[in-house]
This record gives sequence, structure tokens and C-alpha cells, in this order.
Amino acid sequence: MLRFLTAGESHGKCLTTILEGLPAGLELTQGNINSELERRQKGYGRGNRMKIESDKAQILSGVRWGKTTGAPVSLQIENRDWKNWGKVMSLDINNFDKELLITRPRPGHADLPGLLKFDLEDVRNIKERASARETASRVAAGSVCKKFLHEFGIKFFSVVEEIGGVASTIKLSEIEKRYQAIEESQVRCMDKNAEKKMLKLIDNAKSKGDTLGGKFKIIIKNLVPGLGNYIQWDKRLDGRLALALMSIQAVKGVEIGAGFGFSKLPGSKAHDEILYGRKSFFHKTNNSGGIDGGMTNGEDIVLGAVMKPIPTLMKPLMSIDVRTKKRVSAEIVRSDVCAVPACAVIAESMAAIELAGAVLEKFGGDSMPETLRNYTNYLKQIRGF
Ligand code: EPS
Repeated sequence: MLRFLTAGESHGKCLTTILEGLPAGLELTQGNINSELERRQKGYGRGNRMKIESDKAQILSGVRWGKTTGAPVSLQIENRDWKNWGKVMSLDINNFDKELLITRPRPGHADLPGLLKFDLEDVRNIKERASARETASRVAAGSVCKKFLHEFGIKFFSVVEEIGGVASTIKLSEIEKRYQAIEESQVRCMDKNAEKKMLKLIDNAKSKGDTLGGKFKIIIKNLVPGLGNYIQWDKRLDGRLALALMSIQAVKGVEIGAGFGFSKLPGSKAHDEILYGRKSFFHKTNNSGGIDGGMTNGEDIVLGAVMKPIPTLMKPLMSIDVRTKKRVSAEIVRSDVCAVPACAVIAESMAAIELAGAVLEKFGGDSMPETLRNYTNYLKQIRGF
């Protein structure tokens, strides 16, 4: 079983990730992880925090002489901003200061339910861990899983389709061809006209103290059929990917393939006809988004998600002070105006973690050669059909 855990606070000393269950013999460098961390930090509309951080992961264990050993891989990302938060984040009770308490929860954030749940009086105790800063840890784990999946030829793409109601008009099928432009776009969008409007919209939201959400897609290519399973609800790959994406901070909707569009289609137009050619099965269309019955069907996996606008507003909504129970405006803290492009990169990572787990369930193996051997045998088996 592949599993991962993250720890660390947004303004604590560092973020920690432990990834357990990878086979031995996977080539891995800190560079493989850092290039993905850099992608996560990008995007027009990020706040000042991204100017302070330059996220770099240190591999603390599980790798020796450039390859995984089969032991848990532990990773650490230093929070450069920590040094500015010494007293606020202190471990020492002697540094307690009532003046530092945050008591005005932000509507839409974890602040209020978190305070009630943990019986705490300082929103900081909630926001430090609920913060999307934690996604740096997820991307660190995801980058290792992407490296693993790369050995099987599996590739990831992501693109932003809409921000604040401005949508790209370019078909998703263009994604691979236009990928360089997407990586270079300030909003991960492949439509230059839409991009211009999105940038303006973000500037406008910023000047009004507001925030913006949006929609993005993830495409995963070169998959074999049969990853995931229909025999038990929690083994279904569609459900697992949906959880992986929905668990990202501020994501409020996830769809697979035609997703919510299926409500408009009759069965005759909804399903993808099966064809056979070049010694393999394939489908005429891909409304299923590469997953039938909770298993990959050999087509590209197509995932879509919606990120709501970030709840920290510079022109805050009204709230209640948890100490006085008086109506007050919510807390203003440093934040992003729009983080949809970063969210798309994080979603790639979350999908990679889930998919790496599904590959290891199907092919097993304690070493890369063993896993790859099992994979190659399976390819022979399905080609024999
Ligand atoms: C983030 C770090 C955070 C925020 C943002 C994402 O840092 P700070 O709170 O110090 O500005 O910039 O997180 C949120 C918007 C949020 O609501 O949690 C990051 O590293 O991506």
C-alpha cells in the first residue's frame, strides 16, 4: 500500500512529508521534487508569501546514491517566513500574548468550525494547519509519484479553463500541443485572449479587496486499462481521484470526463463506442474520462475541478467575534487574490499519488525491475486478447 502523511504549519519551521510504499530502485533527486514545487508557486494573483518562499525539498530518508531504497521517503520543506513569526509560533508558554489572538473567523474558511471542534479560542491554531501552504507537502509527495509513474510512460497535463467567469474557448484536445504555452502562461491558460481578460479581472478583484475562483482540467495520458477496481466501493479509482482532488483546500466540485454534462445527454450520445485496431481496444469518444466501472479503460483520464474564491478578503465580509459575540468584520490576513493555476498543479500531484497507489496495487513489486516486469507481462496478456 502506498500512503503519505504531511505535517507542519504555514508559519512553522518546516513542512514534512512521509511517503511510504514505493519500490526500491526508483531514481530520484531533489531536483525532481523542486521543479514541481516551483510550478506550484507560480500564477498571477498570488500574494506576498510567494515572494518570500522559494520552496526547496530536502530528502531526509529513503534515498541512497540516487535511488529509493524501499524505506519511507521523508521530505522537508523549510518555511523561510518562519523566522518572522518567532513569538507568534513559539513552543514556549512564556511567549503567550493575548494581544496576538485572532478571534474574528473568516466566512468560508476552516476558522469557525475548527475553533468549535477543537475547543480553542485562537483562530491561528486552525488557520496554520488548514492553510493551503500544506499543499507544498502534497506536491513534494506528488512529484515523487509522478517520477514513479513516468517509468510507465504516464504523463500529466493541467490547464486552467475559467477564472471568475472568463472562460477559455480552446478545445481541451489541444492541451499537449500547446503545453509549452500553458506552462509559460501566467494563469495556465491556453487561450491568449481569455488570459488577457483573466489578468485584468484579477487586477480588478485585487483593487476591490476581493478574490476569484475558477475551473481547471487535468489530463493523464498513456494508461493501461484495469487500474482501480469495481469489486468494492472504496477501490473504485473514480471515487479515489475525486477524494484526492476534493480534499485540496477551496475545491468545491470535481467531475470526471463529461461529468455534470451527462445530465444533458441521452445514453446513445453519452457512452463511448468500443473499437479495435493496432492490436488493441479503444473508444470512439472519451466522455467517460478514461474510467469505466471504477477502472481505467485505456483512454486518457480527464478530471475537472472547481476552486472557490479564497475566503480571506482584504475587504472582509461580516462575522462574529468569538470572544465578545459582537458583529464585526472578519480578520484580514495576507493571502492570494487568485490561486487557481497553483491549484491545478496541486491537483496533478494529488492525482499522481492516487494513481501511483493504483499502479502498485495492480502490479505490486518491491523493486522497480519487479514492478516493471509485472507491468510488461500484463501488457502481453492484454495484447493477447
Ligand atoms: C500559501 C501560503 C499562505 C497563503 C496561501 C497559500 O501563506 P500566508 O498565509 O503566509 O500568506 O499565501 O494560503 C491561503 C490562501 C489560505 O487560505 O490558506 C502557499 O504556500 O501556497
